[in-house]
Amino acid sequence: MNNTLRTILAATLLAAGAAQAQVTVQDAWVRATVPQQKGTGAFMQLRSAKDVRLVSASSPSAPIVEVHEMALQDNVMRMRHVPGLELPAGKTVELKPGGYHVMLMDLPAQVKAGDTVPLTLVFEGKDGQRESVQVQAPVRAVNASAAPAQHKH
Ligand SMILES: [Cu+2]
Repeated sequence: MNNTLRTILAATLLAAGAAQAQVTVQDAWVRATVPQQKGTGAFMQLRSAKDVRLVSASSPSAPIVEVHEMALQDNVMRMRHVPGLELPAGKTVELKPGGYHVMLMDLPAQVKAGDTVPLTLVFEGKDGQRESVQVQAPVRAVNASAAPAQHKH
């Protein structure tokens, strides 16, 4: 990750105003799509000072955004929507291809390398307090053969 991006992310977190921000986001990126592809994943590393859960996400780039888990089921890699992703205090949780990801669905347009996808992540603490974190995720082209199995939504 380059330092410029790190700075942008830090600035974005500050801009979100959360002086009490508990969650940091690093190395966020979105996988580029091919024409007609309707869904793609956003990946990143999340770390929280307190126990929180990632409960929802949204983006102006996609009407439907869900937190997904990819796992082997009956010898087939499948996605499923998870209601929340636990972030234990002080532990880095990685969203990566083949595992957890933020799924952008019903994309109205192709997502191209070099674009930036804004994401809003909502975290909920044990006390029910919610915190939103804004992320500007750069789009990266990734060899399609390395892509996870087709989504079955
Ligand atoms: Cu998915």
